[in-house]
Amino acid sequence: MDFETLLVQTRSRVTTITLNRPQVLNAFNAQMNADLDAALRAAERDAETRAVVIAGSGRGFCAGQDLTTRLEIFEAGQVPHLGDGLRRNYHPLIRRIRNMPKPVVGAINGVAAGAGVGLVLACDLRLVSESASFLQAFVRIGLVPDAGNLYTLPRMVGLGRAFELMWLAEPLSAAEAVRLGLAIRVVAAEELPAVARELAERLARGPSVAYGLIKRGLYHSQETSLPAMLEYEALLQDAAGRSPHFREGLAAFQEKRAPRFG
Ligand code: T3D
Repeated sequence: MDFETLLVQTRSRVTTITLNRPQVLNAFNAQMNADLDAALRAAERDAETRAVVIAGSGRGFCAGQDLTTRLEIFEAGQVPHLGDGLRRNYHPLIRRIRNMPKPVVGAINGVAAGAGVGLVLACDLRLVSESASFLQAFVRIGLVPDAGNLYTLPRMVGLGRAFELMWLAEPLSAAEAVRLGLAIRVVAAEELPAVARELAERLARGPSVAYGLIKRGLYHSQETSLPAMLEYEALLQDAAGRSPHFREGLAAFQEKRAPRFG
């Protein structure tokens, strides 16, 4: 599948989707929103794909919404309806990443700003290069965080840091992102693609059913009580126990060999 704004490659059961509008630090236009949604949908449906990497080309990861033509709305005497654009362009993307029962790894090569941070935080795991930074740029142009940022960021860093990052709109460095638990590791820029692929391939070799169920469980846990979560765990474990991976895991344990999760 070819895309105007993305590079997509599937190899060793990993689909790598690279945002490819480097001249604007991979800012989102409507075409890139649509392309990314289609690429994610294809990766979700592709039985060959067991893990997904989202990366950026050039020196940025994603500068959020492309602002190039935004002033024209006012110049034409129109009133902006930004909520409609969010519903149409961003909400499907964020929901798709969160609901996909496959690991999604963000390989953050440079600056992520605005909705670009929303995309980053929707991923399940993040690796950052030394030159990566996260910028809640919204208030710089008088807007509020969107693309899931108001949901994901406070859950990951707590309310205090979320206020600081969103109100002061100063860039968060790669090292600080790791310290706050927003990313798992800082990697040298030139090594990021290989390290991200290695991580994704490791996940792709693992028990895919359990990974998908863990993803569902962890996101569900953000919305529920301990008693309800205990019951939810039991349901997830029922499903995991019925997957062929459980039987293979037990057999491998008994035979003292590494499991082959197929
Ligand atoms: O509008 C709606 O639909 C509502 C939805 C909103 C969602 C959002 O994401 S709102 C937030 C939008 N994003 C931003 O406000 C970030 C804007 N960009 C920046 O603040 C800076 O570019 C960065 C801090 C991200 C990086 O700075 P720096 O100095 O490393 O790079 P630069 O020189 O500013 O940018 C390089 C080029 O990319 C430059 O073009 P040029 O001069 O080389 O031709 C710049 O204009 C372009 N660029 C960067 N971000 C955007 C962009 N072009 C269009 N839209 C962008 N968002």
